[in-house]
Amino acid sequence: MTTEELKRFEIPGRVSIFDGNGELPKIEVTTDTSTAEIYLHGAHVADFKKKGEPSLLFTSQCSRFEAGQPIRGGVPIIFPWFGPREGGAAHGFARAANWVLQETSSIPCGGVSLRFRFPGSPENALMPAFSAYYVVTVTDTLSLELIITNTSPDQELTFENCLHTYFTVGDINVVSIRGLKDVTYLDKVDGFTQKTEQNDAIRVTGEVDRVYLNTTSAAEIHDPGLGRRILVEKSGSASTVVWNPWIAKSQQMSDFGNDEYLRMICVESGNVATNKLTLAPGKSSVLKVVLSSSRL
Ligand code: TA6
Repeated sequence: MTTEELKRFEIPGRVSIFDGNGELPKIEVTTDTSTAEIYLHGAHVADFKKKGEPSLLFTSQCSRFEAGQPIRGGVPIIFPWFGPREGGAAHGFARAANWVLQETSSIPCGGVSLRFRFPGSPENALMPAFSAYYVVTVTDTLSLELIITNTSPDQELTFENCLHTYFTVGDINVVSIRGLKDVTYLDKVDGFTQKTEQNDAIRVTGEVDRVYLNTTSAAEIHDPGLGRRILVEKSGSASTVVWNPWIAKSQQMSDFGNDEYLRMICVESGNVATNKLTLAPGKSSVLKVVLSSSRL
């Protein structure tokens, strides 16, 4: 749909739609307590901020905003696979697809809810039939729900999913991530070696790329730099991924600033690796994440 065709979803004072970066259609949401920006491209939440606070989400100043390329930051929707795939796009094809806006609505407490539908793409022709919907609810928190249904009459649907969220922090050198002590993880910077988290408070002193498995717990980002705590609550998720590219990886990414690693951390919620999901015909999975913040 063109930006003009999308105008019918606008809600005065709450939802406006216009050409954003790269002239991609962008939805701007204003609630009583917060604002958010969502691109139809990837149904990508690119920003969320509570009034009077720095953005909760991080989007790179060098991000691409173009067809076929993922936006670097915010909340990329990772589906139907996580990581690289021979002959396919890294992290699956959902995050670079043009999702269809189905509905926008004002909700009590001055919030806004938006619903998107995955349009289908050539890449999914080789998979069993499925539907994918995404519900974004903006209040003083940000709620994200990815609903996948196996619509095949007779085939199982196996997939990975993840909401690959980039968070803004004041200074990565004094940030800690909590809630993962004693959890088993795959350490991707050490040959995917399986380890167990020893720390209550995980600190970042180099590239961190860890897939924590079989954990349904909330994670917390303590950010003394910005004087805030970010809570990442989740349901329908058995995996949490923690990633900071640090110096060398930052320099290798053309859509990411060399020093931006200092001001971001990814804490991602989904079902990855051995936590991948298999749905019987007619069954659905709901991956839900609720992001909130409070003063430290
Ligand atoms: O979630 C961490 C990770 O899998 C890293 O290995 C790194 O590749 C990151 O995702 C970003 O991937 P992308 O395809 O968006 O560059």
